[in-house]
Amino acid sequence: MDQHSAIATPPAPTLRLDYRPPAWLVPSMRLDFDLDAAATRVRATLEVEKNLTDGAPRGPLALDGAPGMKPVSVKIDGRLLAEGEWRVEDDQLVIDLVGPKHVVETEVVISPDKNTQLMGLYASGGLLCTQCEAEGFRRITFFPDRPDVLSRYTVKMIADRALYPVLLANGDLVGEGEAEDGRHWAEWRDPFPKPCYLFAMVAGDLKANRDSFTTMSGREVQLGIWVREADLPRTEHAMGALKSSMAWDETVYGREYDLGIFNIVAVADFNFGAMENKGLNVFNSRYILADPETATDADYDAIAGVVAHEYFHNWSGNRVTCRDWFQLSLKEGFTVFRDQEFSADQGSRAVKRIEDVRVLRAAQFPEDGGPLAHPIRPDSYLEISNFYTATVYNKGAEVIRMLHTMLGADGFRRGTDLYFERHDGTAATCEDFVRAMEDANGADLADFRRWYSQAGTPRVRAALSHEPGTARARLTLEQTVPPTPGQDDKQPMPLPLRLALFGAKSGKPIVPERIHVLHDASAEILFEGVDEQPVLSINRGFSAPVIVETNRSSADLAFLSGHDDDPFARFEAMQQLMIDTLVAAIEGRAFDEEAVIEAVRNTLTDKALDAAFIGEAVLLPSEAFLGDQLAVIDPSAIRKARSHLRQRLGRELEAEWRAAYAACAGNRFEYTPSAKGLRRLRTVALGYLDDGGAADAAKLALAQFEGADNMTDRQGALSTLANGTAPERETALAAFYDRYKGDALVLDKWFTTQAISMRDDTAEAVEKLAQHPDFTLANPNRMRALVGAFAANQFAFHVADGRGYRFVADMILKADRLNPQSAARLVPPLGRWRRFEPRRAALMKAELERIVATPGLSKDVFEQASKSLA
Ligand code: 0A1
Ligand code: ZN
Repeated sequence: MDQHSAIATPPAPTLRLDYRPPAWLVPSMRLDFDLDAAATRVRATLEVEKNLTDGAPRGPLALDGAPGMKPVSVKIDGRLLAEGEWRVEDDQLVIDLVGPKHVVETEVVISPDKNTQLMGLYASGGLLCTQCEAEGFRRITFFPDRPDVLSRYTVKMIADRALYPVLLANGDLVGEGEAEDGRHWAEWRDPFPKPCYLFAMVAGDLKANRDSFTTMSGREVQLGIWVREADLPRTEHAMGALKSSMAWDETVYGREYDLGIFNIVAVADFNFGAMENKGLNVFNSRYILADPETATDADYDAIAGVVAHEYFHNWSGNRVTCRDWFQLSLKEGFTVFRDQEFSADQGSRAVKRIEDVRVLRAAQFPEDGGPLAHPIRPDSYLEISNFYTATVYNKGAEVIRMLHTMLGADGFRRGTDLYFERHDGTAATCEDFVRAMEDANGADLADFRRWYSQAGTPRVRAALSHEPGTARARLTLEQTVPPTPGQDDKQPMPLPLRLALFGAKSGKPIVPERIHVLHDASAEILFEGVDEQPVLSINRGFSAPVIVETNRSSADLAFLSGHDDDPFARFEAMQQLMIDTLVAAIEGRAFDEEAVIEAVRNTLTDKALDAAFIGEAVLLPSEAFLGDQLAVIDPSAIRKARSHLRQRLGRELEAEWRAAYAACAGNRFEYTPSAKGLRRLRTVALGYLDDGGAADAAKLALAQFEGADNMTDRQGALSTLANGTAPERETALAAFYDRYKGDALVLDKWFTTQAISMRDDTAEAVEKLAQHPDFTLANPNRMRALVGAFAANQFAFHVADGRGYRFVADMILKADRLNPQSAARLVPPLGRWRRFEPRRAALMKAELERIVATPGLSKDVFEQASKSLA
């Protein structure tokens, strides 16, 4: 069968407004797998019935299949059909049925070991496993592959016992036994109706870390995290996160787990992070395996976040699923919001918010401002896999967060209770979610719905003026929503803005925090009793996902960076101060680095602040984020200005960095918020010492590298060395490779560290690394570790001669033959060509044109590349 579909004529888009209910339903089904890596036989027995609901079309039964897939046999109600009694049209098996209910049996043979796309049933290491979201189930068997067809599944697997001693599927194990020729079988039944994208099965030589959880109503759930035997010691952290997530969802949302078993399997080859299949989550192993020797604090945090995310989907995604894929943010935006809040409750809420906003700005703002911009509920797609985006996920989470902000925690909970009660067991829409929020609160969210339909990041201009004579302050707010592809004219969005005023002299709050929802294009707010010069703190906690421009001076920002009582706003003020300074420097205007240096010094030496916060607040905005502030991006000019300021900060605050470095050293590894904070600040301080030119920086880094009892310190030191030219660099890179070459997840770090290096020769180095025997495009983690990381390294990717663009385009074309989903994810960095200075823009565009002109391109890459040129 074809591994990917070629583009001869451009494919037709699927449109949101074309939704029609399914013609046929499948209330229950049975799957029989005769498993073999080269040839797996799949027999599917579907009980089908005509859908009698309003608007459902009448017509033959049409079951989706993969390109080139053909049934070995088709039976209706036990009768074998002759070849002419069924047909395959547009990759669908079409059968004319006469009655309202039938039993349809089909048999196909598929080849998991040839499945390089990692969609459907595929082989990973010695395992056989599945990935069905969004449209992978059709690669396993003929079926109505759409999320609004919910079925009860019974699944039987037969396989060689020696190769596949463990056989897992959704739901409960209902039987197992021996079969002939060293084979064995297991049968699983899932009592909850589910769409086929939530189907999963896994077969392999796996061992489980087993535990249990007693739910709020006193039921015991058996938990299992299944991995290769050697990885068992690395599953404790994920297990802890799973149990904490189960308890959190009971406390915060009143949601209890509903099956007797919850299993997680870790696999090495996986397109995304993880998958929420009912009762059988399948994970990319990077989001399960951790121990201090091999995983950084960021890895530990990500594991807890992803374990929680997939677990939370059991309610927000599985019990209530999506009617169609345009509603994807219904489950993803809500579930990201839920996992963000879970993580905030486990550690430092302020630092978590800073990290989440950083991700939004790095991944979603550029998307929203570029050729691939789309609303969180898109209107059309060529390939749905391209819409698992930062917009649907992360902006979607911000939209849910705004509802939480506007309705309050209790009102929001009333809304989610009503939503789960109304829609349990069904496939719902984003509209259903908003309506539940309205009905539970007596609220009118009419204009809020624009967040679902309009793309683009709103821009707010806020100007505060003070009239000392009348003790009044006047705040004017204006918003604009920029045009995006297909959406020229925008309506104002309702923006919940948390505001406060501080006295510039006294340092005291003079107007306590309030929420102002800006509904219109502009508004004016009057504050009375303001008898000293006020400073505006706005969009505190990043209450709305917007860009705010204010008339605040450097002095105002420096003041807020030291005095605001909202830690996020303090961080923001510092960032804005740094941005204003750097943008002025880049644009050749007058600038004042002293204010930044003083603000960093004050933060660094503020005894009331914790190390984790300091470690975030003293970092300059990334080169890419600085680029986003400019009308035309020149990566070289950005590098020059930013490096200059970093060097000065390093040099002039050398004593402070040394003190911070020493104060944070010498702790034994512990995964606690305070220990994490110390490690973070330690490596930040080391980086500044190095950039400041401290003569002993490389020696310090190598000592940290060699003496570390954890990966956070070791990788932190390695990254510092990798940015420079000291001889210690090669020593550390070689030692790291030798020590970890047998561990794929750690080897990924070795590739990434070099791909994100600040050195001038990174593009050449990355080209060489792509020739390294350990590099492969067949494993999505490895590909992302090198090529994905490189494309996010603004200076290196945009090296002036265009070799970075050529390299990434070559990788896209090569990867597309194996795995179109992963290949397509590398296109957006090239798609930003219009934002760059003309010479680079032309080189980027030429690479996109070369991609689009390549014969045999997948729909995935075609959509991203052609839209990027439009
Ligand atoms: N639903 C999963 C992630 C996921 C996304 C896309 C996929 O294929 C296109 C597969 C899985 C989650 O949100 O965790
Ligand atoms: Zn998800």
